[in-house]
Amino acid sequence: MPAPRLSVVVTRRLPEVVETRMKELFDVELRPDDTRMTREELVSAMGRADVLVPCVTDHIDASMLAQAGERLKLIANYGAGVDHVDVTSARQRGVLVSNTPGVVTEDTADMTMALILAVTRRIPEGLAVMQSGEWGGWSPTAYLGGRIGGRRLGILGMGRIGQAVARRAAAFGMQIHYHNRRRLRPEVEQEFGATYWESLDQMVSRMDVISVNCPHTPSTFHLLNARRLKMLKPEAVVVNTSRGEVIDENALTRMLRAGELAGAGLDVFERGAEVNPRLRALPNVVLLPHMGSATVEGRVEMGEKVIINIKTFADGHRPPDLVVPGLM
Ligand code: 8YV
Repeated sequence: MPAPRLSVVVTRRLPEVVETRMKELFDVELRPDDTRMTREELVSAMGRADVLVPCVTDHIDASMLAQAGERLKLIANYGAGVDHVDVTSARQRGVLVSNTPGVVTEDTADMTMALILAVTRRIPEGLAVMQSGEWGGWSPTAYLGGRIGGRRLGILGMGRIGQAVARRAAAFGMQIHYHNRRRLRPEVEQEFGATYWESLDQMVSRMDVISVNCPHTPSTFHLLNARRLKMLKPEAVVVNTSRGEVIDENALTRMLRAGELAGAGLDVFERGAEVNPRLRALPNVVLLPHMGSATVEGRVEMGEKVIINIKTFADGHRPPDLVVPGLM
């Protein structure tokens, strides 16, 4: 007799092709509409599933895991970042956590470059005047931005995404600098002509553009706090396609409003969808609704990774993208 199929609960609507494949492989419960599950719904889902497929909008803490009972065996996250899941508590309860690294890298790096260009070249201001119908024609001094070639880019977090940003930015003629827990191998540094800064304080005070590309962990929370933000040059631009919690958003907003920074490009926010309203009013700030990895191709590949992790686990093996607490 074949082994019973794993029961899988998915918390949000996923691309159709992913949902169809899941239905073929698992005893899957899909979400009828794309609304977030409440805390109670998440606990209940974890109580009746062998595998939960959550994403960035589902916060799963220790007390929810404790209430969920013994059935849950795997949290196969749809996304690379797992800061919304208490991975340590999950592991203590014998629940594995996997994620989808790699497949969001290139798209997120593309969006980082888009934000750098949008802020420094004032693209939203140009778009706004065109859409208003009020453009009066070309002028030698209108909409002057800055040239990104030759500028110093400081990448905070030089993992897969940080390196993909470095590769692109180097092709645009930017000078690559980075801060990371570990220094990269010399041949990787050479590929980007990258300069390593052991001291984040020293790096930030010398950069023209700062790009946040590290995950959110207890040690990266508010890495760009008010004290460090004050070290930035007033001409500097900050972009973030990683997690909002890495920057003290209120401190950043205050500085932008006071003209102490040239601009910011933000795809992620400290309190999720509750964006500081004062940020929205600033012309030198480009805000995006967490769409760094939002490509059709990327979303399908994320789903494929989730399926591979569940299938490998169902076959009695360690999921290939197992998240190990402490190595995040
Ligand atoms: C995803 C992300 O859209 O992968 C991540 O960590 O931040 C995004 O690219 C999101 O996490 C999906 O859950």
